[in-house]
Amino acid sequence: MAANAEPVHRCGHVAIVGRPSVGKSTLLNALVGERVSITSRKPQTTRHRIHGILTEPDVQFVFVDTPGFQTRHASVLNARLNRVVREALADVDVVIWVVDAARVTEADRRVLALVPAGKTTVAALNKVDAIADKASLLPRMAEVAALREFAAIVPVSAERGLSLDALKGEVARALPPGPAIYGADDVTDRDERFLAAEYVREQIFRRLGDEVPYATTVGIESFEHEDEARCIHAVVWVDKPGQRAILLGEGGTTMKAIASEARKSMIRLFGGRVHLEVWVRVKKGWASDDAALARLGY
Ligand SMILES: Nc1nc2c(ncn2[C@@H]2O[C@H](COP(=O)(O)OP(=O)(O)OP(=O)(O)O)[C@@H](O)[C@H]2O)c(=O)[nH]1
Ligand SMILES: [Mg+2]
Repeated sequence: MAANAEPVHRCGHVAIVGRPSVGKSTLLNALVGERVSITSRKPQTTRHRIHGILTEPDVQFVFVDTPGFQTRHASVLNARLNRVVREALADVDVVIWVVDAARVTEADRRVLALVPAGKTTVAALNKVDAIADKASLLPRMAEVAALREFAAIVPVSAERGLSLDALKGEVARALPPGPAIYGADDVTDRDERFLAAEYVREQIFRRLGDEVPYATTVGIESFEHEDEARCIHAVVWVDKPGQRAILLGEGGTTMKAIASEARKSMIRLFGGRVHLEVWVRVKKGWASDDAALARLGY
């Protein structure tokens, strides 16, 4: 190449896959630099395919967050979540397979087995900040290397932002030449309506016990945008009246806290003022009802 040749511009889709709770969405947000995908300690927080976009001078990364692939609980919803993962894998240029740096499990290997042969794959060993004995990383990397031919194996911390440049560099090298797909300022393909519903769901996942989040989904009834102000009415759908009572909390305090935190996330990403109202409604069996799922965007 001549010394003064223009660098090649690269652009492509990068699926982030892994079993539930390994930190896929935290990693997507850290790479993009904005909270476009919701996160929580509970497995199966992510239910949709979400693009997170990062534009640098010579490369545009379109990261594709996916639900944690899982094999338990055979509801219609779970079957759809797994389909989202399979479809994402077929359509991308590069795959980031995320595992917890502390251990590689059977569930991790099953996700890896879904990645089509010949697809460029980078292994991200996440949560290295939580590993006291850093010497244990070497045998872990060797264990991973034996599973498949990886373009690279990179220990990272999505939460602390450790080694993300190294990870990006490995991915960028494998992206095809091509012009940007999204605008330079875009951070996601999802609209504000979708993000608003997700921020409400995030607070439900973060605040409530093991049952209610999984019996819950969130829809937006109306979203009005005038000047710098947004007026948003969200509805939380639950399966049973008892779950409604838990969501509201005594004197409505739980729901107030959920709405207040969700509103802060909206203001951070949207800017301007946000007026948010959240109602709770009961719809029995929504997670196994095809028509209801379609209406809710699954
Ligand atoms: N210590 C540590 N925790 C992390 C790191 N990355 C993510 N986590 C935590 O791991 C938990 C799960 O993170 P998520 O990003 O929601 O995981 P996910 O893989 O998207 O999960 P699903 O969408 O449910 O499949 C959260 O409590 C995160 O804060 C990390 O680098 N270090
Ligand atoms: Mg997620």
